[in-house]
Amino acid sequence: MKRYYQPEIETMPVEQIQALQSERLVKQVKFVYDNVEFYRNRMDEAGVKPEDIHGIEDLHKLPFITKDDLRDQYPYGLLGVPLKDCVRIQSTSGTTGRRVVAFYTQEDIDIWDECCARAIVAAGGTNEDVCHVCYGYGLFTGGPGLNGGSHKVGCLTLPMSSGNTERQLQFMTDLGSTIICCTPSYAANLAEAINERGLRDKIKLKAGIFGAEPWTEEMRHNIEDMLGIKAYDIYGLTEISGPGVSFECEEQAGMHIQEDHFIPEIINPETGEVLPEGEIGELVFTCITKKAFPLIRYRTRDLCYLTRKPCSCGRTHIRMHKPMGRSDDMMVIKGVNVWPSQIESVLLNQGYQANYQIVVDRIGNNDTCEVQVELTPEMAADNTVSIEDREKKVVKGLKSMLGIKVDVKVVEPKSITRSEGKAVRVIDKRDLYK
Ligand code: DLL
Repeated sequence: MKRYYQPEIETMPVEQIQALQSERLVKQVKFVYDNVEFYRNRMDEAGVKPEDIHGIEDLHKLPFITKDDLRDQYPYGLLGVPLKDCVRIQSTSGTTGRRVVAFYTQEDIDIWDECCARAIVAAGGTNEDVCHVCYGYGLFTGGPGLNGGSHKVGCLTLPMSSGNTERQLQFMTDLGSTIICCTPSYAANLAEAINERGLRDKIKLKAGIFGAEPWTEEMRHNIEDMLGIKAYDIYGLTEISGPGVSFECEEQAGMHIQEDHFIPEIINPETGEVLPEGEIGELVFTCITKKAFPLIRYRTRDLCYLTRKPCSCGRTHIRMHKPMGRSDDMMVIKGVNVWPSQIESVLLNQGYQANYQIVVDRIGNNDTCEVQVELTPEMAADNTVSIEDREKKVVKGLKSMLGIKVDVKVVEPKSITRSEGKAVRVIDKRDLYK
């Protein structure tokens, strides 16, 4: 049985989707030019007028926008509508500098919910299901996005949020959760807890919708075996809306991008040149229906490739391979986006020099992160502060910067290996982009 939430859109012939994209793009470019000074200036600088954009074939004429632009325009510079027409914000993790605050009109939320509903239906969801959402709720988009999608499908929605494993298991067994939505690493944790407690026969899960961080095929098979479910990947980013920008169907062979709302491109991250289908490069999105926070040619920094090969699920929307790396140095640790520069700024603020190393690993299903930093010679000569106190202070500073607890080891001056070329700041032993 084929499963779609909006069959007429999800299986629309490719030429028709492209015609729809062209029509929407032309309108959207005029909309941002007329309503957002930032876009007007950028397009004027690039010598492009809305009249030059006749369809998707002209997309390449428009300038890119980056996370730095979002930072410069924080908080209201990219608003496409008056603030009074916005009903919600969501935000990425990370404090100073790196935080993105995205705005939504009610219509933007409805579209986002529909995107998540398509993902839930593709994973087998119907109004008979109990959908257990244990992505974080609040500013993070995971909980609110899947929650909205689950309502649209008519599932009984359990807004669990993350953490408190005992409570998760209790609701799961008492209320018979059939679909679970969370990060793959939390899913693996729950699977372990379920098996340890001998609860496998008491759970009714059939599918999981897992994303927000990179995960491997091995991890998918592990979770599927441990829980006896089918595990579906889901991708998205706060800037573009949240989860549901793309999602896997029953074929589990790449994620269908919701092409009626987002136009994807793959570019060479060095030159910005648009690459042909099948080549690996940086994923760029243009939102063609969003009003409050309309992003045009936004560089995600995620590396992957696209394919138009027909999919036997019947969906015609283009597929992206799961992210295969990043064109910047962002890491996702414990589900939170972390940049080495954030860690460096805490260290420098506390008087350390830039002699540090970040070691990331996964023990069992849990990410670990240890920041090793050298004492300066002055600190080493100062006996009034203990190493333990120094470490505690850095742990606290990092917790407040990143929102997660990382381990800190303060080491002797000159004990971290110096590199002869670029400094090797990060050692990520998880090897998630396989
Ligand atoms: O992670 C939104 C989301 C929530 C997606 C729930 C899926 C499920 P951000 O916090 O803004 O938004 O982080 C976005 O996370 O650019 C990728 O680098 C990474 N990411 C998201 N989904 C996947 C995935 C949410 N399925 C950043 N596989 C993105 C690999 C992913 N990486």
